[in-house]
Amino acid sequence: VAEKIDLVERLLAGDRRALARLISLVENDGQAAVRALSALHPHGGRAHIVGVTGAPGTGKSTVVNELTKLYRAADVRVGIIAVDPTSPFSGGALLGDRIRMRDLAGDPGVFIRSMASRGNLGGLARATSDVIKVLDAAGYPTILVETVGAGQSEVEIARAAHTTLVVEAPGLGDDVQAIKAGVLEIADILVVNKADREGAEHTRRALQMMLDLGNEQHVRHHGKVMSAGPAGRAESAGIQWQPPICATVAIRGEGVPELQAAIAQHYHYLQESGAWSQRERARAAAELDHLLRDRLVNHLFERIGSDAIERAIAQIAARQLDAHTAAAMLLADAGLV
Ligand SMILES: Nc1nc2c(ncn2[C@@H]2O[C@H](COP(=O)(O)OP(=O)(O)OP(=O)(O)O)[C@@H](O)[C@H]2O)c(=O)[nH]1
Ligand SMILES: [Mg+2]
Repeated sequence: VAEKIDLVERLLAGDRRALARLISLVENDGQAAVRALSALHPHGGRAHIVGVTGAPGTGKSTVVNELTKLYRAADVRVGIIAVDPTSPFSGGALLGDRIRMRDLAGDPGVFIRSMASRGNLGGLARATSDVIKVLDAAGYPTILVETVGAGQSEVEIARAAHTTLVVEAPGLGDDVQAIKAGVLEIADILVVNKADREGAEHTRRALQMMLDLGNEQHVRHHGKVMSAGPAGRAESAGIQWQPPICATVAIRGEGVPELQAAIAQHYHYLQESGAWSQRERARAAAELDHLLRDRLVNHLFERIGSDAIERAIAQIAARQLDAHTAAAMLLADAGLV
């Protein structure tokens, strides 16, 4: 236990090895992770968490790489988490990421961590959010989270981000699939990467059309939509952020300064509209709700007792009792209703 506390102190003092150790610790879950996260909690809440998501091969890692170079040029430290929900191994694509990001390696102001699925998506989303908490407490002002995958995995992991970039590229034929997967709904900023390729303008126009369509519906249901910009008390006034579309040629760094500016603009929008604190509250509520439910269920199952449950299962299977009656009886016997 003393060693764990020591680790947290070393992390707060800027020790990189303590950071790596703590990240492994929280990834492995368990009681030690709970204690470490609780010691870190008062030190978090400052980082701007930026999710970068999109279909495989659209250029997410290249975008992350170029953004990181710009942050580093301004002396801003960057934490990078590359999440691959489709891979049970940390090989393949993740190794590719590491190679692509090698110009960042060796810079003590950059910390890169790859994470792959170890079974269920829920577990990966939790582990990702815990690793974010460690990097946040370690004082990284910007944390970039790259997620590959389609649909639900993107949405799950985007919940942890303040600002979500959805990266598209021309010629993938996924313009329509993007809406289906609800990916557009999570986008704060749309990136049309590979703008050097044919069809980039078509992709941009298709996205713009979908955004306009979404706005029309929004106006019908909720009133006025204002364009992005130095938003006043936008969110609380029922005014929404309008996702900009940024065209980039990430391999040449083109359009990336504009993208970085859009990210900063979204950050200011979140702060000034009150959306940032609303989100922190919503996240706290969801986390507490989840933990309470987990603990309550375990607690109540213990009160019912596994023996009683086993007996009921046998009776249901033998058609001596139906499941509804059994459930009611178990609760009554345990004094729970
Ligand atoms: N022509 C062109 N190619 C690009 C551009 N950006 C990235 N690429 C190339 O596209 C390929 C995929 O880029 P990545 O950055 O690995 O894409 P990714 O979305 O991270 O890929 P996964 O993590 O595997 O889903 C690489 O060969 C890049 O060099 C661009 O702006 N233009
Ligand atoms: Mg990648």
